[in-house]
Amino acid sequence: MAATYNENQIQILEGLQAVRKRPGMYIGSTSSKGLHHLVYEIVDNAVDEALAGACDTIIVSIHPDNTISVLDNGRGIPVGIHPQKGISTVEVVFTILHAGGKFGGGGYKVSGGLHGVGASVVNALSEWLVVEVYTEGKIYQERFSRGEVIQPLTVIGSTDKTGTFVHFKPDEEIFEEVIFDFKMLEQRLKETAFLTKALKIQLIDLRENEEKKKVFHYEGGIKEFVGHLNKHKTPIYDEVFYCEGEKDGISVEVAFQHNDAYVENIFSFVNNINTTEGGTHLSGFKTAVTKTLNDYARKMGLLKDADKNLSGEDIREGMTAIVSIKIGEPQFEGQTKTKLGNSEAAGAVQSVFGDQLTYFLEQNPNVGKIVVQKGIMAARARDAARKARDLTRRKSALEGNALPGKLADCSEKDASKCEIYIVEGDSAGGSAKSARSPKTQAILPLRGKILNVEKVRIDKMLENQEIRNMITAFGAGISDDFDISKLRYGKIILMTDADVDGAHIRTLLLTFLYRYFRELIEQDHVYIAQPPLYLVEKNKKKYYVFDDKELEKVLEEIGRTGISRMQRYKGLGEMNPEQLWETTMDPESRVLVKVSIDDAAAADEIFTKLMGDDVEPRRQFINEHAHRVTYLDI
Ligand code: TTJ
Repeated sequence: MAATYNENQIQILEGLQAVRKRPGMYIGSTSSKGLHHLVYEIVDNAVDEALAGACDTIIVSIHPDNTISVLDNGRGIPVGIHPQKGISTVEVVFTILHAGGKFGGGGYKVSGGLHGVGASVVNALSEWLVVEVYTEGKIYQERFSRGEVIQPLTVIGSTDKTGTFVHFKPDEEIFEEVIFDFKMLEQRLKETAFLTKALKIQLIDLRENEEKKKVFHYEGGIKEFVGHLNKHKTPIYDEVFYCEGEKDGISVEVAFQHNDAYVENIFSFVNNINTTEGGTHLSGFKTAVTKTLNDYARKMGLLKDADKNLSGEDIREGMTAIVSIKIGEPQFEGQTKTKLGNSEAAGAVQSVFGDQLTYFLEQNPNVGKIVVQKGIMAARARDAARKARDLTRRKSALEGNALPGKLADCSEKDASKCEIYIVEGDSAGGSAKSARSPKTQAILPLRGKILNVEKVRIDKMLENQEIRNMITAFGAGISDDFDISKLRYGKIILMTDADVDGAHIRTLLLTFLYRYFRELIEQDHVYIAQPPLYLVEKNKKKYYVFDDKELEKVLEEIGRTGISRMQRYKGLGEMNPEQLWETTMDPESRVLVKVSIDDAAAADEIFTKLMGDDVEPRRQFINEHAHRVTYLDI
């Protein structure tokens, strides 16, 4: 039975009021990240229309006043009265929580929103929002302010087009700062376009004098995505494998290509949502790769009867892959709700992908051969690494002291309270050792440049002393015997000089952590210390300044005359222990930047560009991002 209009009205207002009271519960945070989330929520609605086959173009505009509009050429949100709610469906979509897409009936509707919270949340958090629907020759318009209807759905003109247009201004009472980042939107929209074959997404920035515009349109979908991810790497065969199919109502798409690197790079998606914790679809993919390639290797005589099967890890060495499925009712599990739980997805991927991979290998025997040969090399390296590791373990058991000699450990027994500072160079290490609070802070100095792990296999990597010191100090093992519950520190803090060399060392360290200890980053264990670049002293007052822009500001504020000291720190070693403690290590006053990976595909591109052989993309990238504290801090 339909509730009365008044009852509904009250419920709706209470619902949206709850969103305004606790925005974090609905969009994660009210920082820049949450702000950009609003755009994705709206865009995802239009993408759903594209997935239904009813729209092929989406235009996202950033207006000069930092408002956003999204236009699609779909069928338009239905303007008729919603049978249960007694108001137009348009109004339902923008005022009732969790109403995203469950109307219209017939066929399954996949919802792409990250939290699936939908347009009503965006509406609640907008100072104003205007929606227009173009359908049946008419333009319908409704206006809202902070979730409340200002102007009910009204016909305001005529048109021969169809589609939906949404324009909104994020509420400055809610968000810390309302400024949109073109690059951030670009990254996400590009990824969405890759995942939705043949959908054209335009991003237009109208804020500058000169209009900036990018178009993302990939006829090849995820096949092109894999090509893009391997662009700055060296593929070891020309073809990119691609397949699509459907089983038990689950649609499956897979693409992959191997490159000459030693790590795998697999991204999985469910209904366009990046499943960073993996799940059943990813397991199905891995099972099929391992089985199909081992079968192939035996059939072709590449593995002899006496040989052991290749492990999945070996076959996936250097593999760049995208696994993307669409499923009616996804069950998301895991810490960040990005792990697919539906058991039927494993079988669907295994069957659709396995069959087509077998066929592909028959058609492209060279690819199979190259992959198997790389797998055999990987297996040998892994064997050697395992032996080396066992040897180290036995040796340290004999010596009775497993920890590296250079490590100045802390005394606290509760690992979650402990921190390890990874410091560049012995002299900075010395300062840090005198400065630290020995109960909870451990110091591990590293000598000079550290190994670029992109360039070597795991066995060679484990021969490197600095790498070994870090692994032993962390205490959680690596690859097959990695166990995060054994981690000896709650925070791993990278502390390098505030100069170009320091940035390079930091990048090498992050590359190592990203490629071999991604879980540590994903679970918020990795941080970057922020040592100051300048010390300014005036009237016996000290000002620590972290970059050139801030220096200008400080000098402006305190006045340029009467400054008794102005020191530029060339390295951490130049600071005395007391200064180092005050500015960089004291938990009360320091600034730590948490390393986070929102977008693994983007992070991979960054690492490839920074650590790869191509000089030009690296130079360009560093120029573009020089202003950022850390390029991972998205
Ligand atoms: C629903 O089923 C009947 C036909 O129209 C379907 C629909 O709602 N399509 C639709 C919604 N197209 N575009 C949207 C949409 C676009 C934006 C930019 C924002 C929102 C909230 C919805």
